[in-house]
Amino acid sequence: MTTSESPTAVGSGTAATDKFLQERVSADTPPERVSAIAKDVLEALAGVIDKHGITYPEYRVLKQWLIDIGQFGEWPLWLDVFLEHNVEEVAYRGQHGTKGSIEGPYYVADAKTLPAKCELPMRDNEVGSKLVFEGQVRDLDGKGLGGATVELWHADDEGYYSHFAPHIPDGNLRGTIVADDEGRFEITTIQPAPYQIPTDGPTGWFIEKAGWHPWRPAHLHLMVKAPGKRAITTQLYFKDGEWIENDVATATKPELILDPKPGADGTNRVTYDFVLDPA
Ligand code: MBD
Ligand code: FE
Repeated sequence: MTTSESPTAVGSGTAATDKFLQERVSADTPPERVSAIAKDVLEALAGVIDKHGITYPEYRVLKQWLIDIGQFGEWPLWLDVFLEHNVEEVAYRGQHGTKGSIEGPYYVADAKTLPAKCELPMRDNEVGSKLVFEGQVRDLDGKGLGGATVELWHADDEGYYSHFAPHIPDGNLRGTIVADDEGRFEITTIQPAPYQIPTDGPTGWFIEKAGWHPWRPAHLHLMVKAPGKRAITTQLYFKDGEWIENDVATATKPELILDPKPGADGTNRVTYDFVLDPA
């Protein structure tokens, strides 16, 4: 791809699929559990086919569309938008600290390491209003956590992510911030725009056919870690932001909303503290 190309569904999908496949994992699920889960999935689908009287043309369209999703590389996108929030809710059951939210398809490991007070890497002419995001990483007793890291990644002022849109330099608006000895950080970045699922790919066609909307509210993605603590993956949203109440990915939570206000110099600032459970 050249830097002058504009983003396409197949471009971001293929990049997300290639990135995902770089790390293969196994879940050690025993055969009895595989069988029980698979049986329930197949029974649920049988119920849908029966309930709605699915026709042969509809079955063929489903087959075509499933193949298209794979060929466009959109499985990471489709699965993270429509299913990940359920997995996330199960994973964080019984947890007391800051709420989690979904990782989504656009995380990239090994972002540039930055000091506690820093600016995220951005283009010289990066568009968007400046935002200063500060806070502290603490344990459940309120003690600041030395050695904490805050990985932050987010879309630009047009809703595009670096590594998944050809016109943005790698590493843009991504960083691993090393908090200070008390877990504090102060990060300067820009206000991201809402994210629109590409309308020129099978996830977008599916949403359009159903008459749904393809939008996520503007958000920051975070992974917060500290020694001996349970890491959290979460997202932060903006008060009164468009799509907050009807995120296509069902990933907003009332505890995860920022309310930035202009500081003395006119720059928008906001404080948010992260609380981590024991590992
Ligand atoms: C995103 O930016 C995102 O955060 C999720 C969860 C899905 C698609 C795009
Ligand atoms: Fe996102």
